[in-house]
Amino acid sequence: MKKRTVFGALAASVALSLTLGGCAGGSGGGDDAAGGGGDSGSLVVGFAQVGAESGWRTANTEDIKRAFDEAGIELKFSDAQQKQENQIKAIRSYISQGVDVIAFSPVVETGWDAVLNEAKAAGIPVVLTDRAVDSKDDSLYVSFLGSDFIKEGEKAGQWVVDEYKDSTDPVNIIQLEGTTGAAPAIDRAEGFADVISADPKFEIVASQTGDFTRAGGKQVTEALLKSNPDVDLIYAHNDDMGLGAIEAIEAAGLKPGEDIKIVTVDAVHDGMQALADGKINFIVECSPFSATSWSTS
Ligand code: GYE
Repeated sequence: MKKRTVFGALAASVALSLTLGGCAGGSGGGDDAAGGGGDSGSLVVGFAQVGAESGWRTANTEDIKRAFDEAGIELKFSDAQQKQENQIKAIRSYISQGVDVIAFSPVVETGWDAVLNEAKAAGIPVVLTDRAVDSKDDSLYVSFLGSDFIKEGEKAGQWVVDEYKDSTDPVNIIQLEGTTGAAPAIDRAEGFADVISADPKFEIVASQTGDFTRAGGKQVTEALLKSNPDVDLIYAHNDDMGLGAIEAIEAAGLKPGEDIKIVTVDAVHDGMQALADGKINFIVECSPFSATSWSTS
């Protein structure tokens, strides 16, 4: 049995998009796809990635490249360095190069209608991966492959509720948010808040973005620990920010996982190591190979 990743699924979705979009392009597999899509007879996909902000993203990028390589589909890849304007530029460039399919993982949820309308007008199907867009017009993309971030936030919240079920003392929580406006930041905050709001002893005493990076998590935690010395728990929207928080907690002479508990999302290698070391208390898994299905092929 072989694990089929989201990008194995993406390769399949790309084939489907071609049918739906009625685009030109062959069945792929050629080494001759040097230029734009369509004319060369092999399939060309432009992928606009968010950036390289986290261990999750690095694993995700490697998986995308491997899946397209294995499928024999030419991949044009760009890294937007977490900036929406860079992603929009990359998408516009894929449109002018005439790729067969555009795939992207939107850095934030809103503000995509104009560029997606341009892709639609050019007859290029768009596949969303990992993160969704917030648009009223669902004709702007053909499919979305990604995780349920609200559920992830709920799972994190449920662990917190269970962990403190025998205590009536107040529980002061610092939240390290992902990129402002990004689907996983919005949804992970929402799911978590929904679950912990059932008991007023839980209070989010401070909540700030660390932009899904280790440096961001460290910096924000350093500052917030000064203004909130009696914090009990940190909920970080990803492992990397949690790992940054560990550094800040240790620098303050405290023990992460004991003096201050840490809950994160992702379960990348370094996060799992910190969990094994007792510095992170709980991780909600969000696989970079998620939307995973199993097949025998
Ligand atoms: O959790 C985080 C990354 O969009 C699910 O983005 C992804 C998130 C992931 O930077 O580590």
